[in-house]
Amino acid sequence: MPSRPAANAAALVPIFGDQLSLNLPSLRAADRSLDIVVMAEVAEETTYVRHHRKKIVFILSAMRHFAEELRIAGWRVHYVRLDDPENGGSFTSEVARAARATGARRILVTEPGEWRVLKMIESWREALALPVEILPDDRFIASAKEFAAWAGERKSLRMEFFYREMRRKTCLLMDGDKPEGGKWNFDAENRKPAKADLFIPKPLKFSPDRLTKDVIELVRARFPDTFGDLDPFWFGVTRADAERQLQHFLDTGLQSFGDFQDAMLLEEPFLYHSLLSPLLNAGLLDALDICRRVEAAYKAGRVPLNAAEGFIRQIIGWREYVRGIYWLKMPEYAQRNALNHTRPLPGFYWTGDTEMACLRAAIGQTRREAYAHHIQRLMVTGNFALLAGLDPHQLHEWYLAVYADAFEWVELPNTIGMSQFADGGLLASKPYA
Ligand code: FAD
Ligand code: DLZ
Repeated sequence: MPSRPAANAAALVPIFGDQLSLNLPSLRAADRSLDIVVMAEVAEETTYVRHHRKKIVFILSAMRHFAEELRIAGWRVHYVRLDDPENGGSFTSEVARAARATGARRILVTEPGEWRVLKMIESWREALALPVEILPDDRFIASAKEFAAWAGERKSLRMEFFYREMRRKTCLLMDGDKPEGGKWNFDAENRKPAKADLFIPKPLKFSPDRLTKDVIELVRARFPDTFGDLDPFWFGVTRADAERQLQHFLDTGLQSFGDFQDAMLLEEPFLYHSLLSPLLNAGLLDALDICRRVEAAYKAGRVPLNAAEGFIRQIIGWREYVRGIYWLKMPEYAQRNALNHTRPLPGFYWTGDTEMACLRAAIGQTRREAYAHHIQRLMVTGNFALLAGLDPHQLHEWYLAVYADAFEWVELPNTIGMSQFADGGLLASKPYA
């Protein structure tokens, strides 16, 4: 190892495609007059599963917009595009190249969302012969350490009890030390069937700007045969878009979110769902801020308690809980197959070409939108896989590929645990089939 660089030696600050937050710990710790942010579009990340083309456009366009935001805020950004002829194709090659180009002598990074990438970063100490400081990602409500302490020696890790801890910790929907409305969970009120004559709000759609159009053409040229329609592309890709999406949901969808949370209706891909997951997971929204605004809508009398509680539970309950399981149990969790299911994933998961109507609808929509709501994922594509005995690992790679919000820390426990019971009941109390 080289001698330790001076504390004021310039640092490289790598930022990955799901770390697009201005308050990222590594940005807070860095010095914008000295340190250099590195962002890289790399072949390894765009191909480690067969990502939906809209997912690739979303991430790369959001990265390019975020780099602009950082530059405007006074940061020096070393940005590598996918079609840069010198691009070596991996985070490691691009951080090494940036270190050579800038003379930076240390690396300051926020812990990544995936175990695979964490191992890669840890290898940089030796591979790049530079000191690497990895900061905990505090954009979550519970740290991995806190979750491990909660899990302790418990035999079963039920979300409901963890969720209550998170309600106490955040004081969301609390009346002193009691839950607002006298109950922790209003799920029993959240199972109304949707009827075709319901008024369902339309999602907010954003027109691609020049940056996004460039990325669409890059992805069209580079991934001509990959899964998923490219057009029309209407996702939000900036913090301002994300804010508008959130406000639109608060104004139109939240009111009925609880009632129809578990509903499915043909030709209605979005119902009262928020469509916030890609924006939130990429870092363009903050989980606690969303929940506080949902709580404020309830307190102002604009939405009922079952809607506010149901929504907040998804974020401070399920979302935090699956992340806790991921970091507690990786890497062995990814290999679990408690029911010994080995049937290969049928081709129709990629084509939608099947006579089974619900699967055809859910997969067709997935191809078009890179989105399916929770019940389609759990009860249609997930439950079929469980009944048919599909290999959970192949299914995991499918879910990780086809949804714009899919990152392994959140996708894997939902697939292996909640949907397939492949973890033998660590996460779910019983199989859904
Ligand atoms: P809404 O219905 O509006 O819910 C609000 C928010 O709650 C979501 O944006 C999300 O952040 C959070 N949330 C809700 N349910 C869950 C859950 N079970 N786990 C974690 N967060 C949750 N979610 C992902 O973000 N990425 C994934 O890769 C992913 N893969 C999944 C795979 C399977 C097999 C299943 C059953 C579920 C998966 N989910 C995943 C959870 C859930 O389906 C999506 O979060 C949700 O459909 C996103 O759409 P929305 O933003 O409109 O959600
Ligand atoms: C999903 C994705 C894709 C498709 N491409 C990139 C990329 O080119 N550069 C990047 O920084 N991130 C990308 N991502 C998101 C990463 O896969 C994700 O940030 C890490 O896996 C999290 O550990």
